[in-house]
Formats: sequence, structure tokens, C-alpha cells
Amino acid sequence: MAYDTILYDVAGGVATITFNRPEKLNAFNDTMIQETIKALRDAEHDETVRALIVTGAGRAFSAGQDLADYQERRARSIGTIGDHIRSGYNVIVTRMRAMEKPIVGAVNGAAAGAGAGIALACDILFASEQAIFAEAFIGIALVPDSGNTWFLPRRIGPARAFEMAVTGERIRADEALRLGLVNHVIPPEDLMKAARDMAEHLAQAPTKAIGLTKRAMNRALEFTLDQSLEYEAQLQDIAGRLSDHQEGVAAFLAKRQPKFTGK
Ligand code: LHQ
Repeated sequence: MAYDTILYDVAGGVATITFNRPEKLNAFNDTMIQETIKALRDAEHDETVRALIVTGAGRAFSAGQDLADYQERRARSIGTIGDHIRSGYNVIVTRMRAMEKPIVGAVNGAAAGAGAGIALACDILFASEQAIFAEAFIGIALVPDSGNTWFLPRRIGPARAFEMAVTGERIRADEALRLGLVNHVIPPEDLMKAARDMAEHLAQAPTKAIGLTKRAMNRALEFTLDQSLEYEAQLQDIAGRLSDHQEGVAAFLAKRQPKFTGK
């Protein structure tokens, strides 16, 4: 399917979703929200896709909600803000966390508001030296949404998360790295290569085992140690029946490189 507001490309087992409203700093209008949901669904159901990259065209990752579009919606009184969030950003973030494939975020510039939430919903984050993160909601007297209140304290601790949320300060890439907000900071010209190298590596890896690992770590955030130990044992029973597991053990014993098929 052709998209108007995003680019969607699949190559070498990697699906790349690029927010593509660069003249609007990739701010989300309704079309971009729905197209992102559709692309995530396509990537999830496409068996050839074993890893994803999410990034932005131009100088921003995403400035969050398109406020001009939002103002126009309000003028036409179409639904509540809560309904807009439930049917849009919440679906995007939920799909990203539930999808049992690794998602590499390549934050090329500003990630603000809902754009920050979507960045933080990625599994591994690469940030350009030019990236900034901003909980911009407070600037328009709103509450952080799109998972920001859930992701931020878990990544950087509650005190710093609260400060970011109520000041709306712009966190630069070096500070984001120091805080543990991102995994890696990369010169802008090397960002996409670094993200692609990681995604291509993951696309050759045991996809199902990675998916189960994501499931376990998602659940572990709410579990006690005992619950996690039991859940690990259950998931290991599943992983132990995968053909990639047989291949991994056989390759190790034969002292050769494994060929994982993601099955
Ligand atoms: C924009 C935007 C934008 C429209 C820059 N919209 N034009 C959910 C439900 C319902 C309601 C509300 O929200 C939500 C979720 C949310 O995401 S709320 C948060 C919405 N986002 C923001 O408040 C971020 C606003 N933008 C910024 O803080 C800055 O623009 C960032 C930090 C993204 C980038 O700063 P700069 O690099 O200094 O660029 P700039 O501020 O000069 O912006 C460039 C242009 O982009 C400018 O337009 P212009 O015509 O002057 O060139 C901005 O007006 C426009 N723009 N963000 N979200």
C-alpha cells in the first residue's frame, strides 16, 4: 500500500517506518497516526520481517501531535482528547510493545510530546548527536501521554522523569545517554547505518527467542523475582522447542556459525 505521511520499506528482513512530514517536523496528523498503525500491523504480520527501524525524515524524529491539526479538530469538536489518544497513540505504543520483533529507534532530531513516547516505545534507541528529547506537553498545559509517564521513570528514575515532565526542558543527546534514556549516540551522518547494522544483525538472529525475551522483560517490569523465575522457565520450554534452538546447539558443537531462520 502507498502511504501519504510515512515511508514503509522492507529489505533484508528489516521493515523501516519513516515519519515523512518533514515540513511539519513529522508532527502527527490523523492520517499519520492511522498509517503508522497500519505499517506496524503489516510489519507484525509479514513473516519476512524480523526486525524494524522507526525514524523520521528531515531534521526531526517527530514533534508529537500536529497542534495546528489538533486546533482545527477542536474547532470542529470531533471527540475528546482522551478518545483521540485511545484510538491513536495508545494503539501505536501498545502495538510496538506487544510486537514480538525487535524495534530499533533511530532518533535523528527532536522527539517531542507523543514523538518522545513513540521513541521510548522502541526496544533499542540510537540517537543522533543532534537529537533532543522534550516532554513538551507542559508547554500546552497537558499531561504526558503516549506512554511517557510509564517509560520515563523506568528508564531514568522518577525524580528526573518528573523534572523533565514538568519543565519540558530539551534533553540533548549526550545528556540522554548519560541518563540512560538512549542506548547509543551517533554522529548524524552515521545514524542510519548504525541503526541498520543493528536491525540487520537482529534480522539474522533467532527472532522467536528475541520475541519471547521481549515478552519476558515486558512482564518482568511488573513481576516479583519468583514470578519472573517461573515465567522464564515457562518461556524456556517454548524456546527449547524452536528449530533455531536445535540449530544453535548443533552449530556450537560443530564449531560453525549458526544459521537462524527465526522459527
Ligand atoms: C509544529 C509542531 C507541532 C505543529 C513544531 N505541531 N507545528 C495528544 C492529544 C491531543 C492534543 C495534544 O497532544 C497530544 C500529544 C502531544 O504530542 S502534545 C505535544 C505536542 N508537541 C509539542 O508541543 C511540541 C511543539 N514543538 C516544539 O516544542 C519544538 O518545535 C521542537 C522541540 C519539536 C523543535 O524545536 P525547533 O527545532 O526549535 O523548531 P521550531 O520550534 O522552530 O519549529 C519549526 C516549525 O515547526 C515551526 O513552524 P514555522 O511555521 O514557524 O516554521 C513550528 O511551529 C512547527 N512545529 N512542532 N507539534
